[in-house]
Amino acid sequence: MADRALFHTPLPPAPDLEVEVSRGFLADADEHMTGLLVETPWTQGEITVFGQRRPIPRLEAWYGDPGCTYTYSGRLLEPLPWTQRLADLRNRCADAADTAFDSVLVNRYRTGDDAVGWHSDDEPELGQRPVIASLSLGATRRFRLRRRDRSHDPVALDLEHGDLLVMRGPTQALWEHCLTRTARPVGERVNLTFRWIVDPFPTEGGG
Ligand SMILES: O=C(O)CCC(=O)C(=O)O
Repeated sequence: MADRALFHTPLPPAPDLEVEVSRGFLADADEHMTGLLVETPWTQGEITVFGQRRPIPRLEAWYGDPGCTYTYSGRLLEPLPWTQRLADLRNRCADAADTAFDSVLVNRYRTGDDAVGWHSDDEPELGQRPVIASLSLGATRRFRLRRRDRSHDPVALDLEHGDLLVMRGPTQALWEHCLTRTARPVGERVNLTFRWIVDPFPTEGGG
């Protein structure tokens, strides 16, 4: 069952952008923000940029079913087991998005210096046309989308505490998204992106 009265924000139509926002999806967002901040074993990953190791500008944690490893930016994440809180949130988002999720990336943006650069969630383990459900908690976040071939104007959305954004269809194949740095003073923000890792235990020959 989806949460309390939602209203769906229609986005300006853009080619191949299948995105829907459910404002105020989580009525109990305050409790989850507080709980996640203290319960999550936050880590700060590193990436290699021009041959140099650099910390990524955010904290994160990866949870999922056994076998749901996830590789991005040259890093391999092994899943932590679901907590009760994250399993409940997963089920609520799965109902709302009308699909199943077996994993979630939890991101924490501590200040305006924390960010995630332009990218698509298009890793092979997410399959083609992945459905991604993204829950926003904490301070309002400016989420930007742009078409990979730049044939359309970028789209910006302000995502608020408790909002649910669902991306589906060709969105990951043809669009990128990011959360840019901001010089404005901004409170802590937490984001959960629920995903489906295709076939976590593939067998040779696909059998
Ligand atoms: O925090 C966000 O909304 C973006 C997160 C994101 O792009 C990701 O986890 O891939």
